[in-house]
Amino acid sequence: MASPTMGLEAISLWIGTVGMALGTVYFLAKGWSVDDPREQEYYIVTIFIPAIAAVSYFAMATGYGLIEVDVTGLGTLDIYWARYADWLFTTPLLLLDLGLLAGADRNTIYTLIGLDVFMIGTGLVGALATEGQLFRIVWWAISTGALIALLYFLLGEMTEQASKQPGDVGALFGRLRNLTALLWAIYPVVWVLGTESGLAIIPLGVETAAFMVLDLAAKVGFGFLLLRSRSVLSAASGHG
Ligand code: RET
Repeated sequence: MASPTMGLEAISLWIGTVGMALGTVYFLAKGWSVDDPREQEYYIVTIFIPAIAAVSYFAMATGYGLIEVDVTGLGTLDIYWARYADWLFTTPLLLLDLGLLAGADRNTIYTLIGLDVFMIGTGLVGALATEGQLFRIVWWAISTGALIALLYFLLGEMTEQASKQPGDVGALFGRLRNLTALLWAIYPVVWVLGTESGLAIIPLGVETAAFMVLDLAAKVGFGFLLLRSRSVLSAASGHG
């Protein structure tokens, strides 16, 4: 049965589990006393993000979230499918937070979330594809295309809508948007240089550690920056 090999891989998955759990508890404790419904909305969205990741990391750390995929020409790869289950739900929630903050209209939010689900879905197919390295990399390219389109709308349309928000809200949006654009762009690089593509320039332990650091920054770091600005959250109304 597949299970994480001891060492950097297992340690990273346990740090991820504990880090996400602590993030969840922290956001929950901080949100408990919030009674402005508009502000509560951010807490509801933001608490689920590390909560989903915590169970996904727990599944990976205990070996459930891992399968072996036999790929023609590459042999057997260890694939953490649980990552994709996590990302499928948490990345739309991160975009929803950004959309609420930007006061973005529904069409913009749906466009971004649609591209995002497409990106994670095609990334998962690439991770599970058995037909050979070339096919896996083609799926990676399709997924990366969706990411590029997503970033185009995030930096274009959504930013344009955010610029109509009051000053502090716009500034907070700008910080979180930059953090998101930067961190999200690193994921496909880790994937293609790592074991999933079969290139394995980055070994599985280092890859697991890299995804853990990225995930903690993109979820807990993001949530921390967002939720600490209480006054900004209540000023950011008028979405939808
Ligand atoms: C995959 C597959 C290969 C191509 C691309 C990918 C993008 C993944 C991204 C994930 C973001 C995850 C976050 C998690 C939460 O913390 C799926 C690796 C483009 C952008 C932000």
